Amino acid sequence: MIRTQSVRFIVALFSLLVAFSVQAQKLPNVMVLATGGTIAGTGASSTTTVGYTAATVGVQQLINAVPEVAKVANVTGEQVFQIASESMTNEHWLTLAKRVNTLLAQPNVDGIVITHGTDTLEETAYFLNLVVKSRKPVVLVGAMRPSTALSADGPINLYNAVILAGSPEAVGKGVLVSLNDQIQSSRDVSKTNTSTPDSFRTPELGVLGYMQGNKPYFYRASTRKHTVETEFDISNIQALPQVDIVYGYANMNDVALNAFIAAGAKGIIHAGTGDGSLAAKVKPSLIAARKNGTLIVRASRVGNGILARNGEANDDELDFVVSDTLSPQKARILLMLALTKTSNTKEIQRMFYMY
Ligand code: DAS
Repeated sequence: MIRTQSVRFIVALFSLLVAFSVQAQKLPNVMVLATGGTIAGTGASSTTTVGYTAATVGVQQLINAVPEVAKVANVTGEQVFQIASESMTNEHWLTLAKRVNTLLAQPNVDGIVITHGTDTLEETAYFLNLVVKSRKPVVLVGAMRPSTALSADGPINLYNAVILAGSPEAVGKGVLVSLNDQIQSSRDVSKTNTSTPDSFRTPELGVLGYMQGNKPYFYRASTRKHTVETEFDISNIQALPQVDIVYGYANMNDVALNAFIAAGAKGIIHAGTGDGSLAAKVKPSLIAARKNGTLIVRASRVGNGILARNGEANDDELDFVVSDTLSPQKARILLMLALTKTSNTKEIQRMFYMY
């Protein structure tokens, strides 16, 4: 009698293990690479939503706080670094991008989620959009409230990001950003509010889709080249060229511009007023910088619209580049990568119309 019961128990246990293994094999393998930020932040109390400490909670604790992810993917966590993202550097980007490319080359990795601070999330996402060499999904996710807050948005954002990174629908869409139940393009999204959960928006070009009921719903895709379609390869790059941004405003002067040039900037993004207008006090220094070999890109501080070539300045004559619809902070990223390939302004202008 006992022998029969033991056999039945072993058979039941074996069947359970097989069922679990089959279920696990059906789920996508998603890596969560943690970098810090508010999503990993902690506050003094549950009502602390500003004035908290970012980048304090480790990746495994983030994953453990959302046990539901185990039902939608086989999740493995890795702490790449732990910083508040306002302190992100080019070196962090190169480390992260190389790690992403190494992992995505592995057949047992189906997608990657990167948890990240929101301050520079849009920049890291766009950098990766240009240098990741895989069609597999890469999804950047953050939170506007720390993990300890009432109605923290991190857990649901992480849950949705894991689903998205493991979904066939996200394959080949470029690097994505997902917070607040939305799916955004890394090229066009920006942080638009200092503190509210709906901060990440793409005001005029729009979201790519939504996360709803444990599923992604796509309604459009970016028309610009990304990931495997780009000409940028950072596998053998140890440092990126220095590119800085000068901000346009009434009564602007050329002190900041000249300081950047003196410090060795290889490129300058001029975040001008309006359609990239050049103040009379600054234009001569920009022209001189160009003549001395510094690449100049005319961008705009306004946030939306096309920066028209030969509109507010004769770019053909001045040998300047225009940023198309890229924000100044994203134009900086594309110019850095462009300068790893060429200093020819016609070639660089082609890249700004392609990526
Ligand atoms: N300091 C901000 C950052 O790390 C916190 C956040 O994630 O919003 O980007």
